[in-house]
Amino acid sequence: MAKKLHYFDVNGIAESIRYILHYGGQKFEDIKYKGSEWPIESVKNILPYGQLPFYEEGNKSLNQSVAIARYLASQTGLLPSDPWEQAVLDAIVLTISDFWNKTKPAEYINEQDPTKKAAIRAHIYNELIPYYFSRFEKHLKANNGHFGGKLTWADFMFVGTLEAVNLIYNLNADNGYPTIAALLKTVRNLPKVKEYIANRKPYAF
Ligand SMILES: N[C@@H](CCC(=O)N[C@@H](CS)C(=O)NCC(=O)O)C(=O)O
Repeated sequence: MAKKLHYFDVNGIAESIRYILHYGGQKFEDIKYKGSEWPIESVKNILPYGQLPFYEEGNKSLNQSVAIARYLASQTGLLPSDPWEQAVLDAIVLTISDFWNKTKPAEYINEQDPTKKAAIRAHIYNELIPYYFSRFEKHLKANNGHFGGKLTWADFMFVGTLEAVNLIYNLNADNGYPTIAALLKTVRNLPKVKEYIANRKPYAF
């Protein structure tokens, strides 16, 4: 069945989905829209809530990055079968989403005033990252370097988010968090993910 992922020509909240698809060796059409051309009315009109990412599989479709990633993880051996283990991972993925939403990427990218821009970045660097990353680090350390004790979709969700934050805010948020840095390396070095990264063009915001 034909698979299509629609998102912008950046990593953002869809890169974890791309990584999961590549990791699973799934053939898909990676449709990327230019932010500068958005909104594209013909695309907006097919999106149930007007936003990307949007995933199509045959005649079925799904919005919401977390729902898309979770579904694809279930097809790729990245979602445990035990309901409790699934719930623990859902909790961590929702916490990663909380962190991402608090970094306010769209507000930062659109902010033109350099003082206000610096203030948003300082808040992320000095408060949000230490708060969340010290806890993520502790969780990973206690679970064999993974959020669920072994490789799962939560690791992919975290790595995609970390890379987007590093790129948008020009940071190395993993600095000083060795278990997080090791997880980043592990996911980036997975067969097929590594190949995809080596062949993709650099993202810019
Ligand atoms: N919670 C949604 C958020 C979707 C979202 O904010 N998408 C943004 C890009 S990251 C978008 O489509 N922006 C363009 C618009 O709203 O017109 C998800 O995780 O999929």
